[in-house]
Amino acid sequence: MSGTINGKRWTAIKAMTVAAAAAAVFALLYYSGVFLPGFASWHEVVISAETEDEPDEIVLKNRRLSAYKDGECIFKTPLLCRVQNAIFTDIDRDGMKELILLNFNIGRYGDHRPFWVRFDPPVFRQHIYIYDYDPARELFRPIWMASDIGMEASDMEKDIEKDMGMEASEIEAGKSMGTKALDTKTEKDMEKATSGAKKRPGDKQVLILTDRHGMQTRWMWISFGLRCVD
Ligand SMILES: [Ca+2]
Repeated sequence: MSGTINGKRWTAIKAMTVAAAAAAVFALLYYSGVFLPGFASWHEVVISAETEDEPDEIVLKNRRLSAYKDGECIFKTPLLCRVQNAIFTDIDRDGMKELILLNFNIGRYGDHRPFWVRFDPPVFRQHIYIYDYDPARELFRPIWMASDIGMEASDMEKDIEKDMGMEASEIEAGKSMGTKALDTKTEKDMEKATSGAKKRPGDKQVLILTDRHGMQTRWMWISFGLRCVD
């Protein structure tokens, strides 16, 4: 009898051990990105400085991005942030370039979860992150973190909007992307971006997002955030 009980207990322990090992292997594979969706395009990118006020190099390799200045790494994306593509361009038309990342990261909100959200499931979600670069301090500052981009994006690229035929105020009514989890732009920044859009209508950087079915939409920075313009 005693032997039977010990046998059942041993079998249960073995079953729990196998289940725990399987869960650990699954977690290891999941967080290494093995199960990220097949529609996602992955790029390796090297962006070299065009002026002294830019990082010497921005390198996207093996789904992780690093930026270098004077031989030192000044910025690196978090380990679990899997970056599909990176663009360094003046998306908000303030004269300085921003770093734009299409990526998968854990959770909708990361380190910037709103206080009313009690639980953010630790699963991969697709994001667009935008960072300002401060050349004096040689650091990147997050200015806009789309927590849910509202589509399954296979890729992004940049383009110039030659003739929109629309003023910023008209585009304001357009579709806004995602929930902004981090708002660090000041009112002055916002006024500058909006006035810049009106004064320089021919100089508009846009992002083209391609979804998993090949459909493309064009997104432009208006006031504060990306908005769909076509
Ligand atoms: Ca800018």
